[in-house]
Amino acid sequence: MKILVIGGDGYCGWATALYLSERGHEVAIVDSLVRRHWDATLGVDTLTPIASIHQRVQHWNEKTGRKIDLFVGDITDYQLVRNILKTWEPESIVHFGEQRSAPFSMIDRDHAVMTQVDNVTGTLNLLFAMHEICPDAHLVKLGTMGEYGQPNIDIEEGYITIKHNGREDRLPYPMQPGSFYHLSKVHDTHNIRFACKIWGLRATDLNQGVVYGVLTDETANDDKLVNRLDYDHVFGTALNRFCIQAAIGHPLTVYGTGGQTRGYLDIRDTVRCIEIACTNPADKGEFRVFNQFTEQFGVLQLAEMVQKAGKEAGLNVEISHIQNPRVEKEEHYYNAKNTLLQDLGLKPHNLSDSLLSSLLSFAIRYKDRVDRGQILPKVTWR
Ligand code: NAD
Ligand code: USQ
Repeated sequence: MKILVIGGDGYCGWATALYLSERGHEVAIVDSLVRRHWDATLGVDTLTPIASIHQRVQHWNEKTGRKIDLFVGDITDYQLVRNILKTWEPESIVHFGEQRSAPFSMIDRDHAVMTQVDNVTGTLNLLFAMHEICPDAHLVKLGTMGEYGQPNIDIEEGYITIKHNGREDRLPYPMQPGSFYHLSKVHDTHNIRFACKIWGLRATDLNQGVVYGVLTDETANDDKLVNRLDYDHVFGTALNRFCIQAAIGHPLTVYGTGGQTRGYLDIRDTVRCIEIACTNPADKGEFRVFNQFTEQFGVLQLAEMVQKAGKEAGLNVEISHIQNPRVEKEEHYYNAKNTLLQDLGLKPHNLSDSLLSSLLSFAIRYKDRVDRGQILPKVTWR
């Protein structure tokens, strides 16, 4: 299958591009490299020294004989998107290419606007270009579990059946996002659903939980293919951050009580979920939503798991409860459905002691690259 991976230089996108290429799909990456630029402007960096995207793709080709086409460009440029779709003719378009940090979007007005313009414009450009050039292609769009917020009822996969005044309808699940970033994903969802309805496009919105881990079969044991791993207070996410904090002897930064529960998944499941979505496309005119996570955890629970794994590795890991920089519920009901991807064949890698110990040893290997000044949160929601 011909699969275009937008955002293919990023954390999820790089692992996915290699996984799909290794499985025999024809892959092209589109990336503006803006994430590397944002890191530079904030003074943060990935734990791992990543090669340039040109070196990465060339090394993959030399090592495996497989070719990945590369387009360096910004999908907020409509002519660029049109040209790529016209010349490369993808069957599936996997869209990871957005500003994805909630704290980044909450820095100030400029970062909120930058986030929503990048995300909403890029997705709209794709929709218009698909309508014009490849209306049969399938859009596989990365959404987020955070679109739903923390409702006091079970979270369904995109839709909920509601009975009201004696009538019944299947409606989009209510959205209560918790940052200007998460709001941008809700705006995308509405735009994609509308485009499927009016133009008969086909799309799958993958409402992904927080991703953890770094090694996939294709990126392991090869420094030139190593994936990025963020630990800083803007782009680093909960479990990855905790493992790196443990490796350098920094107390684990649990925000508030740590009762915040979210869906999580191993990056090895991210790549597989994308392949499942691509090879089982939505019908024409269908807007399908899958919840892409495998297990639910509270943040304190994760910190305690890392503390235990650290102890087994001979590390003394402390947990600190710091004032929550975000506005979010710290104690709440959370029960989200996640059966649709498993029905299509996903076999989850559940979080295990062995994954935690391998992530800890990976973090220890690169610990001299950690800037301790980038760990405590500096962006607040208030
Ligand atoms: P990332 O920042 O590592 O990668 C995103 C990539 O997209 C970067 O390489 C960036 O340069 C590129 N990009 C951004 N805007 C672009 C544009 N306008 N044109 C072209 N390229 C552009 O992020 P990630 O962690 O890999 O996340 C990928 C996607 O998955 C995002 O949409 C994110 O919302 C979603 N997601 C991520 C997680 C997670 O835990 N990492 C969880 C749920 C959902
Ligand atoms: N948290 C801590 N300590 C930390 C970091 C985070 O307690 O050091 C807490 C946060 O307050 C939050 C939870 O952990 O309650 C998750 O935060 P996170 O930074 O790990 O993840 P989040 O901001 O939600 O964003 C990440 C990705 C985003 C994706 C989202 C999936 O950056 O792209 O959309 O996970 S979800 O959370 O399901 O919306």
